[in-house]
Amino acid sequence: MSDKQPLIGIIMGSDSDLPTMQAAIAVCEDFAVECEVAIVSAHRTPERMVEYAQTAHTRGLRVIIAGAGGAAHLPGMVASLTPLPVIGVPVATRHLQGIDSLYSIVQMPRGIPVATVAIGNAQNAGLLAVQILASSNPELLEKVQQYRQSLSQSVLDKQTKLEELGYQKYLSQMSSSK
Ligand code: RP5
Repeated sequence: MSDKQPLIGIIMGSDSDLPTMQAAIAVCEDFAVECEVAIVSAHRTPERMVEYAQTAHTRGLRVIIAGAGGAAHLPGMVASLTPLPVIGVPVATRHLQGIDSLYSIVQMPRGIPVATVAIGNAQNAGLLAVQILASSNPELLEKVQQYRQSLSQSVLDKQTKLEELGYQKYLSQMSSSK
């Protein structure tokens, strides 16, 4: 993915969503996939949301990740305005811990899907977006396979360490590294 054309659009309803959404940006950086990042509020900038969503595919984007909290209408409304796949990230809220965001995003009507990840899990949104692109890009697909292998290896490494240290030392090392 050498050219600078963004392929993944990462949008969020507010800058207060950025600490959550940064994990999706980090995934794009790790896989060297160009992304664009924007604050697009369904409620505070509805015209901007319509413009963004309707032009996304004409600007070369292939997937949109949309994070929102509370009355989280951004992913669903953007999905209704674009032919691109949309991945929703429910952002955790102070009063309802993101259950409100999750229900707002996941309960889409038939015909307008939004792929929804776990509350706060923007990393998975980034990975899913990369995998969507990888399905038609062998080089990126190989990187996804390598990432999966590194995940498996990290679990095996933990098992080796657990056997070496025993659970009590393992736990104390875990708490001291926090
Ligand atoms: C939503 O309202 C945003 O996605 C954000 O999660 C939430 C709170 O926004 P702020 O009041 O912090 O700007 O639209």
